[in-house]
Amino acid sequence: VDPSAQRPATADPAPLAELIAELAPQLGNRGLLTAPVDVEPYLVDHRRLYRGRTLLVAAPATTAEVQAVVQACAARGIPIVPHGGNTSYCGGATPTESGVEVVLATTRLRQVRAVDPANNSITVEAGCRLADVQDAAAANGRLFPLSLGSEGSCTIGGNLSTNAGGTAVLRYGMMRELVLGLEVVLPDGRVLDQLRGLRKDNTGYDVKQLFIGAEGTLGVITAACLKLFPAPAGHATAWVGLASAADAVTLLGVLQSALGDALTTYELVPTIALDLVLEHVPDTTAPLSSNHPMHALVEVTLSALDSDLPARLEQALGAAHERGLVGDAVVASSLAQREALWKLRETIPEAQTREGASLKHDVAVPTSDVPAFIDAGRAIVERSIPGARLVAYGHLGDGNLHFNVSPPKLGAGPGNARDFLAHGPALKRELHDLVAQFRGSFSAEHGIGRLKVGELERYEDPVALDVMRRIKRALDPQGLMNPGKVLDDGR
Ligand code: 2HG
Ligand code: ZN
Repeated sequence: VDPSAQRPATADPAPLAELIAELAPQLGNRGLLTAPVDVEPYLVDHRRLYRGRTLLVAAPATTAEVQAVVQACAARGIPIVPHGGNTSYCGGATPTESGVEVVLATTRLRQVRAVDPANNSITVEAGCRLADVQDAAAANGRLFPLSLGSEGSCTIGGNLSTNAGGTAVLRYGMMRELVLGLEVVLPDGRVLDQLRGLRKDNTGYDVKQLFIGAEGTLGVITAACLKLFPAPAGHATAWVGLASAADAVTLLGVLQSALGDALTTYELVPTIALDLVLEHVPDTTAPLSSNHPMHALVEVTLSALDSDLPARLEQALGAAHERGLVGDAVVASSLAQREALWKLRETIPEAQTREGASLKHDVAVPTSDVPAFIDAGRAIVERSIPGARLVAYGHLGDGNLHFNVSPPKLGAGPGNARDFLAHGPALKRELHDLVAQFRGSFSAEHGIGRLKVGELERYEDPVALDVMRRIKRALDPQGLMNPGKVLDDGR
């Protein structure tokens, strides 16, 4: 936990009472939460890395109400922490311990404002859950393709603010690529209205892009117009047993040649991750009858015209098997089997949590470098924490690995969780230095939040950091938007 955030509370009740009195007529009781039981869920992050404090949780129900909150806070110099589904891995939506911040919850910004199937677009408010947007698209015969493990609770505002990734990036891109328009309340309370559904618009700087991935440090995203795609005619899903990560990369190229951009998902699952799932997650069974060091979950999305794609996937896997690239493979023959294969991938984080504490690293390198990175990273892990187990899995199609480390098996190394976690900072330094050698990213899809502020300072190009600080100062001169997140603001 960042020690600089341990400053004493300077919360002064007088401005708070004034703030509440000013906002009460517009937001009402439902929009202003102060009772400890109502506030509690906003104080602790998903991974329980941080416990903050807050003056007040404001839950505006409209953009005008967000404006009112931002203006009232700006007038009093009160900082704001935007908060969506509370699924951040980096503490991005949790207030600091200072107790001087207002949490701005998007829970009541839940409207699907418009669906335009002919324009392939949907306009939704920031507090809509990702799953609700997927459902609204499906109800209109369309697909909203962003897909991640937390889709039942994460919100669109959080997805935008962290530029979320997930398991369909290979085909559809990250959140940034799925945005046509944005509505943002700026730190001074003005509304930036770029909520348009245009695919072509070369009119000056693309201002809306600034707010995507900014983690609420430049303003509060209130609504977005998002891209939709034709509803898929179906999926072909395979689980593939392989000898190595290098073979997995080779097979990725083979499948891309055979299947084109219909290839939507290509996830790497090492045996240790599969074993943890089979051990800890109920109702899971081994997908193949033979054992393999490495596995890939492969999915192809079918459009109405490609009824031959499942056969082409099977043929490509069969040919790869014949030439020794693939050890074994199964193609799901029912929806239930498809879901069972997905469960083996989606429950890896849960299985790893059940195994004990874990040291997480969310890294990206060029896909071609993934095998060399795994080898070099494994050597670091084994040298740093004797007996520790590397569980490196994830979005191989995007070159993004969750380079997570589980504690040694009982009796095989640093026994208790505290001893194990004490190795975290030194291990992180070595692994992130390795990432830098590969010109990779130390935060591929989980953002910076509070957890990785120091990493950004250390590894980001100084010119890029300077540009970020200038943008921050230009838009938020008082430093009131999500202070202490993304950029080190000297607190
Ligand atoms: C995933 O891909 C998520 O499953 C979580 O990004 C990764 O728990 C993790 O480290
Ligand atoms: Zn992931």
